[in-house]
Amino acid sequence: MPENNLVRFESVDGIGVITIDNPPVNALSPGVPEGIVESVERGNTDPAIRAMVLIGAGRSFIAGADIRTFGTNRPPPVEGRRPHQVLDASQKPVVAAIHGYALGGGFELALASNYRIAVPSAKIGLPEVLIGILPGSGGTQRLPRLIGPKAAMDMIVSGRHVPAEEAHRLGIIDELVPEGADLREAAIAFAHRIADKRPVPRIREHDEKLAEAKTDPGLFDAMRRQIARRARGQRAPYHCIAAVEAACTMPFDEGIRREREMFDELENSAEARALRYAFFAEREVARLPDIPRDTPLRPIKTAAIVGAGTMGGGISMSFAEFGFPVKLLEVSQEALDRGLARIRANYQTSVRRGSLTEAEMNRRLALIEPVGSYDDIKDCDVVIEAVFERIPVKEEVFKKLDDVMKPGALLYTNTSGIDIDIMANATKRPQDVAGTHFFAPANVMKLFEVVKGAKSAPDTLATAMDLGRKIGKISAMAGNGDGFVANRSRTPFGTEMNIMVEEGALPEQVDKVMVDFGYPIGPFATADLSGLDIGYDSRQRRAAQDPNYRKMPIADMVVEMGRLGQKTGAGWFKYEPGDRTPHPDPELARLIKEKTTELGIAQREFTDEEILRRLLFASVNEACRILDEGKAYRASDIDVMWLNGFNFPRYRGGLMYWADTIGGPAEVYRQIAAWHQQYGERWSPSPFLRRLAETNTPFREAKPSRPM
Ligand code: 3H9
Repeated sequence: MPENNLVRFESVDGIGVITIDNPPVNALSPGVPEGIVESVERGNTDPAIRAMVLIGAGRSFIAGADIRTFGTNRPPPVEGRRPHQVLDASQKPVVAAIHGYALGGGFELALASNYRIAVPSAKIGLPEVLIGILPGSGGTQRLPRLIGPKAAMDMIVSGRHVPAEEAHRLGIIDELVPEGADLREAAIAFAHRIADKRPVPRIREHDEKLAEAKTDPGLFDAMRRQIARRARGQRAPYHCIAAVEAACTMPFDEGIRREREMFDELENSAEARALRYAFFAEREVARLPDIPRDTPLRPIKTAAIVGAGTMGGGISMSFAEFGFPVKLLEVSQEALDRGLARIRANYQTSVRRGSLTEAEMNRRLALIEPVGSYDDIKDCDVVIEAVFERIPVKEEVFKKLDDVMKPGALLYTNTSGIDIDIMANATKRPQDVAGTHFFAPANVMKLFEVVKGAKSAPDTLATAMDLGRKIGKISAMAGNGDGFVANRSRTPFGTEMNIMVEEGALPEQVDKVMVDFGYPIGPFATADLSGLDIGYDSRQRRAAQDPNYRKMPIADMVVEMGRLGQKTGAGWFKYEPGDRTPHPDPELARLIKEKTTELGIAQREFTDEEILRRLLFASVNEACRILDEGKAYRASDIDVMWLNGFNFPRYRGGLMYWADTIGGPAEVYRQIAAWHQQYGERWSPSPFLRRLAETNTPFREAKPSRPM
């Protein structure tokens, strides 16, 4: 008889099998915890039951608490009746049988069970920190008792998913069940084996592993220091450490209370709300309003990249990382050799740093096959063009692809700004052409901007979105047009940072403001890292095409002095040989002053707040134009792009979400309208922004003015 429709209890030959059935990922939505509690109690009162199995139906064990209920007026849990407490009190042993994911509250239930078995493909973890909270169902108290505080902190503070085999080595999983075997049957057999074993093992009763904190009491502060850089501005990672520390200093039940207090403190923090928003925005971005969900995808088994430059190499590495064989095409042997040498050097750096094993490097290198002629790639299912960003070069490549590629092959371009239709129209099959824009470094950055050409077929686009996901990226759709969505919305930020330096701000001041805001590095240091010559070239090109183009005299001066960024030891900052740390350069400050005096540009002081707003509001205004033109489906897609393409601090939700938190469209419009008066046309407020301000519509609820 089912306990409710989300949790079933079945008696199988003396074993009570408790099955959670809450698709798609068995989150602990209302009804599930209650069902588990009733089932465990039923197993305990039924004399025919000797042991129990806790298992998930469908594709997963339990992916955790239902995040949608966070921040709502949930009834508080009844102390003593929470599932992990009822499991603790169970007189009969419970075996958690894990496949798919056991995350957050799901993994905490497995920890409160007496035994854990799993298939090797299962993943376990406590990812709460990634949504701004901490494990709140005993995870911070039980895990350190099972594997020691150090290993527990590593998992809890990173939130990483641990593969079952590693979890087995760590002592979290008692037994691995061969992949493909029937997990339910294996769990029932396991339960029979341990049914009469007494005492029933309970993690809460074991303190031995906590001794590590006595011999090394500095380990918590060491962890705090270790995360200081990346956890800047956030509370959850520190609460995670404090909770593990509590596990080592307080009796179990007191530790549980402390954990709960900290959980309650964080659930509605600004950081947790922003991170939850980012979590759902990254799922929403996959929904394409104009392409049916069940559009059949074109099969992709073989892929080719044209162009072994920095981007082409990085794209190949992205494919290889996820086990896809890829052909890398360069017609010049020398360029091909150079490209491969760069890939190898990148991998070797990772091996030296310890983030990649030698064996994994070799596995990936073996997947990248260098080829020298278009004929070698003609049978590939997909080709991504990543050649030089010049229109005639791109047209030439697409003509060749059109000649050689098999019918139905997908022809994607990694252009970062050239009109997709130019490439599409160079072929007789524009329906097969779309943009797939990677962000540098292509093997690291997660954003995969899919660009819709005028004639791109729905399955060309849907397959591109899926391909991005398969190579570990976050795919986001953009309309065609200058700079598409991500770069276009970022361009005004780049303009303002240069203009502020002309007006008296120094690169180090601008960078400090943005680092304090949460960026891992400031925008000028980022520009130094990428190389300043790229921006210089594109400014010269634009100036040649557009007589009204606003020149950047200081940025140009820096490049013309031969300061191209890190690679020349100086750019906006100075660099010591072999060191990537940017050092402010008083000499550059003097030269900037000289130049601005010569140009007669009035100098003034900037507040940090003004710098932040100038950079971000300029981009919000452009994002509004993008939405007005229907080039993006939703404001949250732009947020996803900023988070994954430009390292916008995740705990601030994204560009548009952040703008909502500091006063929303009304405040942004007020400020932009004032700057319009002060600085002229480039600050002309988008009519879309004005409408949002007038109708009091938050950015995150804004609907584009027309379909994409
Ligand atoms: C927690 O447990 C707190 C406890 O310590 C204490 C409590 C007191 N809730 O990602 P996908 C939805 S905090 C609600 O596309 P995948 C998701 O929105 C929680 N919904 O699949 C999507 O819906 P839709 C700790 C959830 O295979 C659908 O499921 N746990 C939840 O690429 C499919 O998801 C986590 O933080 C949830 N917990 O990845 C895990 N999880 O179809 C969060 C998923 O309408 N989840 N959904 O767009 C994940 O990391 C991934 O979803 C997972 C699957 C890896 C599980």
